[in-house]
Amino acid sequence: MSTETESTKPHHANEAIKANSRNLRGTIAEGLDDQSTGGISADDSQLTKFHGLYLQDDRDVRIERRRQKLEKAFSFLIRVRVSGGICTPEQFAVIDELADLYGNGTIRLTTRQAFQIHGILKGNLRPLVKRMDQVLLNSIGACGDINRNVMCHVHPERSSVHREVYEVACRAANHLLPRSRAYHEIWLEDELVGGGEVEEEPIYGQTYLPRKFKIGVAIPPSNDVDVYSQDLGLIAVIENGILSGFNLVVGGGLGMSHGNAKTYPKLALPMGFCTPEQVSALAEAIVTTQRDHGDRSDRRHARLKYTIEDKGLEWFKQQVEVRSGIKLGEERDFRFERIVDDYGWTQGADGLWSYVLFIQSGRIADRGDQRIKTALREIATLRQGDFRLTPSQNIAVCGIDEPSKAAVEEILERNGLSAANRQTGLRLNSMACPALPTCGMALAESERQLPEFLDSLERILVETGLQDEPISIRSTGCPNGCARPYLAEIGIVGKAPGKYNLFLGADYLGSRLNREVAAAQTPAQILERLDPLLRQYAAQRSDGERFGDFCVRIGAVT
Ligand code: SRM
Ligand code: SF4
Repeated sequence: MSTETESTKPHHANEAIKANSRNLRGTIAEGLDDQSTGGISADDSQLTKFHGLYLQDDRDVRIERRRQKLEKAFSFLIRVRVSGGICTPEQFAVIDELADLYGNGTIRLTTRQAFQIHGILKGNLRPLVKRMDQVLLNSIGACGDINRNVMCHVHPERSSVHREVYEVACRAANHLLPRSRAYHEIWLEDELVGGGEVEEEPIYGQTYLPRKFKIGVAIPPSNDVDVYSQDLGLIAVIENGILSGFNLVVGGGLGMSHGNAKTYPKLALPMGFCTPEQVSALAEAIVTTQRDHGDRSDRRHARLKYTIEDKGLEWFKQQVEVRSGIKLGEERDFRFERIVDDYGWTQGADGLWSYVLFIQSGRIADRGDQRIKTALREIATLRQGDFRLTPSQNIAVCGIDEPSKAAVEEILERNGLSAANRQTGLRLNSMACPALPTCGMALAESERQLPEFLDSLERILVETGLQDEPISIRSTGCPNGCARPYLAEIGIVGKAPGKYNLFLGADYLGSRLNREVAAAQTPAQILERLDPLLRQYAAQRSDGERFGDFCVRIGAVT
């Protein structure tokens, strides 16, 4: 598509909402005071996303409320920004407190290392945001047409290189924050800045980006951040134990729509190499190129991946080099060897311990004998080290000294979690998005359905001796791709209630997309299809061959 065609098309309605919003203010403050509804206006609900807040309704009761002619059961979801996924025990304790006080009593760890609290009533939003602010947490820019939470490997203590990379990630995140004080005015009720005059947004301008923008930073050999799914991926290049810089990959993105071939998941493409000091300037140049050339008429075609596809990588690279004044170098060598979190205890060079706990689908809740929420709350009271949210929806408690290590073990044991990490390789490599009942876009169950589906698959794994084999499986309730299902060896994508499309054949390390092999299948039909494949894999795989590669080799994916 040419620029001319794009520019003559009318802009999407969201563009006018942003342009008229006085830098993200709209009438949100007035809407909060309107007690006649639990919701806010449609325009404002687009703007609150930039403040990390989504208007949702409980879909489990939607039909019944409609029958009773009642308003939808509105509530809000807050996504709390945690750059690089690291927070203090005090901050975790506040999230935990707020989930109980104002949310649905659970905490959701997201696939981008953020916290989510669901089920917040409109009247509770300000008290919640104010309490978060007391411990320096906020949700600015956690959603919306803006740079989102920057993902990064969660172990800065592992080496000086890890620390340096983490700092680069945080610097880039801060550099790309919006300058608008709207968040402070609306939620914290700060004084109006300069009498309420609209501030400059030097990077974003008055209409922000055409669409969301995502950055992830990987430190090989780990590709835990799924670097090829990012709009901008940075791959650390370490030479002789020193961080030389980063390979840049651009234009990754996973969202697609069923039945619309113009939308598709896409891996980020290599664009060159830069030094650590150049990252923020390059990120800004990439963002402003997308700001100026992204498609503002069709939100389904507005991500950076389509801009690059339409205009070409060479054109894009040139734009970025001119805007930043930086000439990119040649891509350097690197190798990914793992993607999964390092579950359990590991000791850092400083002698302190880290413990990564498997959390099914990132849901922190007390369920039966497994009291994850209680356990983490108790660990937070030790006030040791920090909490780290991993890109795979798990949590790590880090910086634990020897005496406290025993205390953590005792807490885990007492709350039924001593065996939490002793799961099949499949479950330890699983992810699911929230889908129903909170997500307005869900076509099918995901988080609530996956555990049962895994139980069935695990029976086959045990029979075939594959129980410890790491096989990645990711499920979503719609094709938007929030649990990055197109990068899993087994991807399950909601199509309609109880029906899923099955995708196979991605590589385990997140560098090859899978392909759809069956549409609109029930979980039982998917199981029927996977059963012989897994048995064949157990019997015929070659040494070290991964399930995704095996599926491709035997032609299960065409
Ligand atoms: Fe997502 C929209 C949840 C990561 C692609 N995503 C949504 C919304 C906000 C639904 C909505 O717009 O009304 C979901 C809220 C559900 C709920 O009740 O919590 C939602 N997305 C999530 C989270 C919580 C899923 C999870 O299991 O953790 C993740 C939050 C990440 C964060 O902390 O910022 C989440 N979303 C992703 C990812 C994965 C990633 O970024 O690594 C993707 C695919 C990568 C990408 O962006 O290409 C993703 N979400 C989408 C899309 C499709 C975007 C597109 O380009 O087409 C939508 C729909 C949209 O934007 O219109 C969406
Ligand atoms: Fe909702 Fe779809 Fe994202 Fe799942 S993948 S959280 S159903 S938008």
